[in-house]
Amino acid sequence: MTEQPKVALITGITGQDGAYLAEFLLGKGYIVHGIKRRTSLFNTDRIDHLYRDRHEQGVRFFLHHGDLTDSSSLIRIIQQTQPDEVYNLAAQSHVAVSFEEPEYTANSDALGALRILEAIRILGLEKKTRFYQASTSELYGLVQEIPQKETTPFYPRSPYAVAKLYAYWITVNYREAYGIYACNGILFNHESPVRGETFVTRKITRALARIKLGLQDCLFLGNMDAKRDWGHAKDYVEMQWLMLQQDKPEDFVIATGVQHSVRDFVNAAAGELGVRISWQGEGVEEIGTDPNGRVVVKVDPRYFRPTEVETLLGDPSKAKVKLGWAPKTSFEELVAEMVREDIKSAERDELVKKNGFAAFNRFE
Ligand code: NDP
Ligand code: GDR
Repeated sequence: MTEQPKVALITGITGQDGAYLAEFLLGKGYIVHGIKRRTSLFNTDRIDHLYRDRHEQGVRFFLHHGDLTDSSSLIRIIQQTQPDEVYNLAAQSHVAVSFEEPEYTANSDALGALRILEAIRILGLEKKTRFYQASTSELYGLVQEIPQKETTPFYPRSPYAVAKLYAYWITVNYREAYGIYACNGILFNHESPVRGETFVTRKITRALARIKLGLQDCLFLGNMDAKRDWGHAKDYVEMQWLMLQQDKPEDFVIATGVQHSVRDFVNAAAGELGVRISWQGEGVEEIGTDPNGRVVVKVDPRYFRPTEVETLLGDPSKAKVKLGWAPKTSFEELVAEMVREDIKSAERDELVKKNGFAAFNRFE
């Protein structure tokens, strides 16, 4: 008898991690269902290469309209798809935006996790469906210990992190109360060429590529001293899957164990483009100039956050020992890949401009 393929349901499939995870699971032979939001413009750029017409033979990738703020859609989709594994990756995931939309962030990021867990329970799938919650190093916020590990106390510093704290604990609670196989992956920052353009790494690689090609004059940033433990999203989604393949559910920190500042990231990305940046001034006065003396980086206090997370550094020892996992991509390789891809897209915009069409001018 041939074995039935496993069925996975991914929320946030149109996001960075959703796209990498879907590709990874399809590669493992899974049937993959994804939940996407209705939007007025297409929002499937990151997964279009995986999509095939439903009428073709052997299609294993399906999209459903739904929303983490809408229990009815979640219950319907989980009932229809009967997943073996649910990966809850959907979230209003921008920390700065969470200060502007705190209630929505709580609704989607905190209650969204609860709605999925309740759907699993209401539908009687506690023994069948395994649940992964996308928890975050932002939980550590005002850091109590360096490096941070699974036992480090939490101190969230944004509406986003507070919402994710609820999601973390409701996942633990449903595991203990109802015996659901539910895990938190406490993931430190992870990036890629398809990282959202308003997160600092992608903002930097995209802007420096555009400055190099004369499509933009200057890159405006906030806190240059913030330090993060940056890994590659492709490496991290493998861990999300591995966590659901163990005998018993547990929570894991996923990180590289190496830390860099925002300024280090700018220097590394500029280095990839063959440009050395000289820094002058401090705080809001800080500027970065290129070898021609042109100001290419400036601090704009608009990007400061009401409460900042200054330093994050993860200790992934537990994942290494219990899951045999180690990140494959170094910081330098990550930066190089992101710069390479952003140069390609800047070249496309340059071509558009040269042919008399308006090039995209989207910054944040
Ligand atoms: P993205 O912002 O790239 O993707 C978020 C996804 O969630 C998108 O598909 C988005 O849809 C979807 N989404 C947002 N709100 C809703 C909603 N109300 N209902 C349904 N879907 C919604 O995030 P990442 O891929 O980078 O991160 C994945 C998860 O991991 C997130 O939960 C994030 O908070 C968490 N995380 C991320 C880390 C990182 O460094 N990347 C580190 C630690 C945790 P749309 O495309 O329509 O906007
Ligand atoms: P973060 O990522 O807040 O860590 O959350 P982000 O890239 O937004 O910020 C990292 C650090 O850089 C500083 N910074 C700036 N950030 C942005 N976005 N734009 C700027 O111009 C800028 N200048 C300096 C920030 O202040 C911060 O200190 C990400 C998200 O993916 C979350 O969903 C996830 O949970 C965490 O990583 C782990």
